[in-house]
Amino acid sequence: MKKVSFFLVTCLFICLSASLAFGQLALKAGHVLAPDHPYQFGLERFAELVKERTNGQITVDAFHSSQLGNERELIEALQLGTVDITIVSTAPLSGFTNEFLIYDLPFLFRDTATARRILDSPFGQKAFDSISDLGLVGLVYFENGFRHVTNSKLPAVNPADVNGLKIRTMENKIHMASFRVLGASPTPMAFGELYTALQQKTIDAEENPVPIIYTSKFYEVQKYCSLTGHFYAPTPFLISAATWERLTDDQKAIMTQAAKEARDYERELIDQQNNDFVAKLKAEGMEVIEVDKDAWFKAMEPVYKEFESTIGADNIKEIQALINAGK
Ligand code: EAX
Repeated sequence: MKKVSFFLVTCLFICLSASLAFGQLALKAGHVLAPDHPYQFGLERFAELVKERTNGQITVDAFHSSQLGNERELIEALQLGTVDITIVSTAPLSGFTNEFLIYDLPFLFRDTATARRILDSPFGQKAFDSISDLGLVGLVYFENGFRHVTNSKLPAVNPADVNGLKIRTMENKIHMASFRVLGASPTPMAFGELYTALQQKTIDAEENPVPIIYTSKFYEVQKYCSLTGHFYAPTPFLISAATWERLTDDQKAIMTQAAKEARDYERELIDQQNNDFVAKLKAEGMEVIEVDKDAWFKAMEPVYKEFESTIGADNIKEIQALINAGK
């Protein structure tokens, strides 16, 4: 028996030293959404491409459902280098920098094509250029998408219908202000705590895109879904600067190209789920309500003035000009 275990230990040691000798990297990627959400499939596609193009030198394991922490903790873990990659909504990044806040303005984008065009342009790159001193490297923008209000109390058609509702928001001051101005009571909360809070009715409402409402089974604890589309949530694909610096230039180029291809794939899946999952929500008993988006925008519009100095009036003018240029 002793001979066998000595043999196994020796083999293990040889494999380990060989992998270190050849600079093999086993990277960890974390996110908070369900295993059947496009976040997971997009990261798995990224991992396949990177492993294939580095001949197995770099592997990436994607951990879903907040296994490696909530979004704020994941960003902190990248800064520490204890997690290598994360994909998060821009909203929680407001706890680290104001550079992404502009994307959290209500009804900034009105359609997906415009959002993607601007995020993939030099304007979208600006925010990535600003985070190197935070220990973060941004490669591309995956997509979370247009967010809708769900609640357990009433079919909310007009903005005034959310007056008095306790609504969970992401940890983001613009999101909170946008619902406060409607008379709702915003409660910032990590995504991992949300289902239980809805189930225990400590909150009445939340807001998320259709793919999340379905894949996180919010239809089990929310009766009404109002298709407000009030925020478009981009999803920066972030790598720890400590990890990035360990890569060769060739590996950085492979990772960047793989992230672009995985982004396009993830966005395709988001489009599919946005198209297919409204019917599934209805089949699960949710009442899905169409609303007058302009009325919701008018009601939330005061937050533009409130945050103009924080975001920069010129920045807002610049992105609105880019949006209108594409019309
Ligand atoms: O980024 O917290 C949320 O509602 C986000 O949609 C989620 O974390 C995905």
